[in-house]
Amino acid sequence: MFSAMVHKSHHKTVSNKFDRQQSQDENESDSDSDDEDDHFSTTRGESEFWRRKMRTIHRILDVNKDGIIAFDDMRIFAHRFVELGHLSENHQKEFHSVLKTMWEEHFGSVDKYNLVSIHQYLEIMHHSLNDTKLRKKVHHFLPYLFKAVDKDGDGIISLEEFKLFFKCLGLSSEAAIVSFSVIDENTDNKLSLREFVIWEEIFLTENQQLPSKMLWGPLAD
Ligand SMILES: [Ca+2]
Ligand SMILES: [Ca+2]
Repeated sequence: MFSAMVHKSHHKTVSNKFDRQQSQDENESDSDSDDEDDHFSTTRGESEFWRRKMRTIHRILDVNKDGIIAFDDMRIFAHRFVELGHLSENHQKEFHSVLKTMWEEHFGSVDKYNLVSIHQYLEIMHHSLNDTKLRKKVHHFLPYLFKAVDKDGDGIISLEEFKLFFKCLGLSSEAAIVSFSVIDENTDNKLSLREFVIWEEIFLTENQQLPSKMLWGPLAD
């Protein structure tokens, strides 16, 4: 499946748990079997489950809650993470540049008149999901979120740090506890960077069993 391609470098070290999830995913989806080309037999992003995930992300990225994502929302969003003070200057620069590139590639120009409604967001993300190149980039900003909330810099997200992450998303500590307990399947109270980045699944998969669906809090209707 696609995640396997993106994470080739990691692939030797991914947990058995993830391998198991992958094989489940492959069994459930015949469109995920081809790694190196874009000749999918089916269109991705057709399920109501996937649309709910995208509505959930739109709701979070719409920081000022006016129903529309503007690049300003992205700036405020990024600022919340930067403000925590755990990103190096270089990582801050990269983070801003990755968000700007993502915006330009998916939504167009960075100006205040470029507004993305939920309807447009669904259309654009559907297009990106079915475009091999764009699909690879849609989640590039996730590692920066991880680094920003990893307060003690140990490469692991504890429950306390995960609460910080949810706070930056505009979600409650209670919601963080619920999501953390779902995502931390082996209940060791830790999430590794690898586990965190694998949550690009939220953009990519239509498998409802994967805990990644909890990354952005409760799913929107
Ligand atoms: Ca907004
Ligand atoms: Ca940590």
